[in-house]
Amino acid sequence: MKHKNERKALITSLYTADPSAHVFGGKIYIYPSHDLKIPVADDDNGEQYMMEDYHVLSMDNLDAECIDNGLALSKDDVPWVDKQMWAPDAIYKNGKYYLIFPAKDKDGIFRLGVAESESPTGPFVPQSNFIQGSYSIDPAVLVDDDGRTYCYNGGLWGGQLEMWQSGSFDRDAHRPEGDELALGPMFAEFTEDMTGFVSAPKHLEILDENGEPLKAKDEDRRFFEGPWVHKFKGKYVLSYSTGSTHYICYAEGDRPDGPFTYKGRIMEPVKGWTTHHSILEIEGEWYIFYHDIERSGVTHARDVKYTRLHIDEDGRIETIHPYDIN
Ligand code: FUB
Repeated sequence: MKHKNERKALITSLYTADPSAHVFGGKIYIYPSHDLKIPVADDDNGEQYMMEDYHVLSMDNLDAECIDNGLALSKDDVPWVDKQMWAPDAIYKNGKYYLIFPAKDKDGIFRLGVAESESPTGPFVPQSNFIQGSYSIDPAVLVDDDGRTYCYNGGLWGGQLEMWQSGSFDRDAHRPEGDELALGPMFAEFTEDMTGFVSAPKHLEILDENGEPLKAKDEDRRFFEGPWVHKFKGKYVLSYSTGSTHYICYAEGDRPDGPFTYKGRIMEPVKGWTTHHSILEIEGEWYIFYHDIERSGVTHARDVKYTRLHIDEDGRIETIHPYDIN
């Protein structure tokens, strides 16, 4: 059955992107970036993505109207943030809702911050500083079945992941290319109180069918940005954007920190340069939330959408062609 809202912009009163969708208390909540349609030319550094705050969207069910719950967190309320509040995620833990978000600090370095609220829609109160040891963008946070909480994050180019290869920040760092190994997303475990990481983040390995790590030249399969992890029949499924080739792909592992083995493509390119998603189960069916620029035609003015995901008994995910009539 097709839902009334499927493959349509969920809200048109604002531009939203990078949707991290969750079910909390039986309702659907979406934690997106709040895009601003400002006249800034596109560049590979992502200077056109000048977002300043977060709004939480919610829906009673997949056919219900999508509601904008207003301002949840502004950059002006976060002491360490200078600009560019990019793709966030949220979790429920310890009886609270936590918003985990990336932004550039006063030195122009992307860091991750945490803010908390009694309500899934905020307003969120930020911690006074960024998470020590965090860097790059696109946090996706998994609260595992045993309550341990893992952060997956990272993004190339404007997301600055390459700039940390030496262990400290180097704006001029060489980008892996050709037969050099591709950089995987970062992995770290949160402390129980969500104020820090248990140990320094490490890169996750994504292996090919022969058990070899993916190479930088393998742009159809290597990680670029937007990691997401969901569990399916006990396996950890890492999905992500390939950025420059605009696919959403997935890899599977037996442990939260990998290694992960590449399995296939979840989504063909959407309209726009970026593709960024989340995957979740709602009432026994699987869905992917994503964005595109069909409405605006502008790279940094995106709209959140969702569609059904078909996963077979063995966990194989059918590739979605986002503009085919479904
Ligand atoms: O929204 C800004 C950036 O664009 C995100 O952090 C990336 O994942 C891409 O969607």
